[in-house]
Amino acid sequence: MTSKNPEYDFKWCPGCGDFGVRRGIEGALVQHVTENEQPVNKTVVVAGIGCSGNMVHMLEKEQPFGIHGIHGRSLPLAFGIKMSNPELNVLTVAGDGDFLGIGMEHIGPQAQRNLNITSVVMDNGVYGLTKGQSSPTSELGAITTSTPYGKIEGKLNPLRTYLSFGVSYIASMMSSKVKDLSSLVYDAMNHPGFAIVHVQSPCTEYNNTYEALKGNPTKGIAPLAYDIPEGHDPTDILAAQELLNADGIPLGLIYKDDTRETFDDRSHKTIGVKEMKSIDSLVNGFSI
Ligand SMILES: Cc1ncc(C[n+]2csc(CCOP(=O)(O)OP(=O)(O)O)c2C)c(N)n1
Ligand code: SF4
Ligand SMILES: [Mg+2]
Repeated sequence: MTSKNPEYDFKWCPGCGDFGVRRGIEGALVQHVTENEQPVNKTVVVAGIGCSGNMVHMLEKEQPFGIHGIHGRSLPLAFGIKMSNPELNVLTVAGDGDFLGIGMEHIGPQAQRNLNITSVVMDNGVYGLTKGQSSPTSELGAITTSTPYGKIEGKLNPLRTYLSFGVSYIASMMSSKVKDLSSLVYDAMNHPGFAIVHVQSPCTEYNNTYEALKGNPTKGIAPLAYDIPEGHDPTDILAAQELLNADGIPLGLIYKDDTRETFDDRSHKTIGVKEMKSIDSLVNGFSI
């Protein structure tokens, strides 16, 4: 995809949080093109499957390349793309079901590799595209199409999960805060290593969490989401842990370690230094 396909007719529902995420990503891409002097076709957007994955078809403005792959496999695809051409700016876009359910086992390996890519996760606490089944981030007890008597599993905390996996850049934002989201996605794209921007992106159709996230004083509902205090040091892992152990959903940059080598750098050093083995000897190494 380098041009928008006018025949693609997918539509998000009115009020869907993914509209805000789209604007955030578009802003970050425009900034990336102008400030990094890198043409937009040096960016590849790899999408999961879900309402969120349709992001790759919905972007306005100048088009990056895009691939709408298979459910839960945005990270392996991004890994292949980045390794075949490390010059590319690779961005994945996926939902909570795609990234944290079926795709969960791919987060740890990319964190260990510190692959130099950015992942934007649109968390609506539900499988939106397939009509409202529970996801890892649905609340305990949630009544959904797949949990008619209430969800029995507890709710996953994605931010704590990323930190314990060793992801080197972790940010959290809300879809309605487009400017903040845009600057975090831009910052994440410039981060040397695996960066995740986790976005609360409510599903107005199956799990409308706007009120819970923002609060409603007239109904006595306190907001779940809050801005990270200015004094927070994102390079301090203990401070990040403390932030994530507290109640609520912190918004902003939680953790950042830009001192670690990336997989791309390490692999190219290896290729440059070690004597390469023949394909035959590599294949024979597997035979019994
Ligand atoms: C291998 C596989 N299993 C299941 C599905 C069906 N499926 C499509 S999207 C989806 C879940 C989408 O949820 P999420 O990733 O949270 O995206 P959202 O629609 O909420 O943005 C499922 C289970 C599929 N397409 N492929
Ligand atoms: S079903 Fe939910 S996630 Fe999907 S487009 Fe509609 S509001 Fe958005
Ligand atoms: Mg979802």
